[in-house]
Amino acid sequence: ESGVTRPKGYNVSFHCNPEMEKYHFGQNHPMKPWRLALSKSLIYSYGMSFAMDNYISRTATYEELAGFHSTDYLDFLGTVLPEPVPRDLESQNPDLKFNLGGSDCPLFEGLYDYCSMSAGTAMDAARKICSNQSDIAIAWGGGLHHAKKAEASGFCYINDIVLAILQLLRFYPRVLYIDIDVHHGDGVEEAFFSTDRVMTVSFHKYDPHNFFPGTGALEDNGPKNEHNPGAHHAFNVPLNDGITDEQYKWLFDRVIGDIVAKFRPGAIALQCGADSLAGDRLGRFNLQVQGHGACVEFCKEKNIPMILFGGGGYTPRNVARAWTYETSIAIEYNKKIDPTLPQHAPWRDHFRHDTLFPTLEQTLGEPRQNRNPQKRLQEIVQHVTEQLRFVQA
Ligand code: ZLV
Ligand code: CA
Ligand code: ZN
Repeated sequence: ESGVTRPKGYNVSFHCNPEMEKYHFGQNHPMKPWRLALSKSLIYSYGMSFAMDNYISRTATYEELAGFHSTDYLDFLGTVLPEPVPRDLESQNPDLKFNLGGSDCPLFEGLYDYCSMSAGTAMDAARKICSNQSDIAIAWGGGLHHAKKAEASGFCYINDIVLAILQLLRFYPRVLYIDIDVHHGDGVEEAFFSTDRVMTVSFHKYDPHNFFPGTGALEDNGPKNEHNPGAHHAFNVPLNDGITDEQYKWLFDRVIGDIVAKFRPGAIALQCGADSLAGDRLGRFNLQVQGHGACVEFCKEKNIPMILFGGGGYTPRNVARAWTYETSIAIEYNKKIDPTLPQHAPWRDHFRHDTLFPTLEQTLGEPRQNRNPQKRLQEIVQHVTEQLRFVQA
């Protein structure tokens, strides 16, 4: 017996496809699907499966993927063979077809299946929300926010989030998308640029020339042409290196609090990319597991049906910690969770420290310098407040 019980009057579903964990992007690629296995193993070691409905998700069909993606792109994705492009040739060949086969979005064995699994997981989660069978549906295998209609980008080939939101829109008049991955959620933002039924909010590291994808300035709020109902419905929170839990929470609660109050979404899609954690191989922030999780907690307290997606996260032991803690928040077990990792957890040695909440010193040695003056954060909140005036109540 685990001692983990179901939250009263609240249903959480957990959607995964164990096949996904087996794919490889290649030798030095930072995206490691086995982090999903590590996360799930820690979640199950805590006994949390007893408090959720656990599903092995289906793979998405071609027709489902075509709900967002162009058939040209899907046909190509379904037929390309993994032919490694030598690094020195890549720079001479800037027009890769659909941006496939470069070093960010390599072609690998089973790529199409991997994509349809990630999309299937997200769409299953969305269906559970639409049928009212879940209050929170968890899809750590989804969250691939950079993929475009006919283009792969930034380790993302199929935009499972867009597909899930399209599903939510069949049942809910308004959906709020929130993205706490350290990168800008450009693919999701762009997909819903021309509708006022989806509001997108991304928090990210912003440095146009030095940090991927380079978009997401504070002032970029969607195309402002006269007849675009989606104008003003994209929010961006550009940040600098080293932001702390306290600052992030201060910002998140204000920005999301005001947006939820004005927009009154029927459902929330929250992308929980774990590369915003301190010590991430690609990220630059000083967030701890608690601060990352506080975003999930804040959203949960709004009592609005919600999907939790994964996303980035390139230091697998910290990804597993964050998504485990966030699963515990969903099932209301976070106040009772033992901060010491379970004795019997497989892979226990992977975690280096036997706590769910390592200190900044434990994760980093030396914390990154914080380049986010409070004055700038106040400007951001000010801008959000002003932009919300354009949004119909
Ligand atoms: O976490 O990449 O900087 C969601 C997500 O948001 C670039 N890509 C692009 C622009 C020019 N290139 C450089 C090509 C890099 C090729 C391989 C790496 C290999 C080893 C270590 C790091 C990287 C890398 N790539 C770091 N940052 C990039 C970004 C893409 C980031 C995608 C984030 C995805 C899942
Ligand atoms: Ca983001
Ligand atoms: Zn990312």
